[in-house]
Amino acid sequence: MAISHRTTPHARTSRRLAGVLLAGLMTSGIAQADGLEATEAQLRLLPGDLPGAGYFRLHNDGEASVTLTGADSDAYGNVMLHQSMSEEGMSSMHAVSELEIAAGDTLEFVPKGYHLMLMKRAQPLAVGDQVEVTLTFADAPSLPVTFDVVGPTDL
Ligand SMILES: [Cu+2]
Repeated sequence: MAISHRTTPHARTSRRLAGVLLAGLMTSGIAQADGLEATEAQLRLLPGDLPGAGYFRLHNDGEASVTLTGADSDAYGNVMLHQSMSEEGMSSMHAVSELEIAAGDTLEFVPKGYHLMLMKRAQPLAVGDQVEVTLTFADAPSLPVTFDVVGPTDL
């Protein structure tokens, strides 16, 4: 079986490494754990000390419902679950303490709806950066999600 020496161990390692790097690129903005999958995670940066807004889709592919209870990030001192409302032309928002996602459902955090309100920014951020935000649940392990930082008009 001398022929099998055509593939050296070194070549095999390089190819595997390339595969890992490619997988890393392809899953940017996607986080998955225990049947929970977060996609399209974007953090809208506003000027100055205005709070940032986090948007994503969270799909529960598990067998049981899960309850989202909050989020935190090293990049911000305070992260809250918020819901925007529109009443008689006036828009406002309020904090939400928890959100249940039934098995098979997708919870959408989108402009004019639910959003993460990211306050007390702890470090400089620029459009194009990536920020890790960890979603916490009452009944499931925490889910770290990588958010792409976008500008105020990029959504
Ligand atoms: Cu808000």
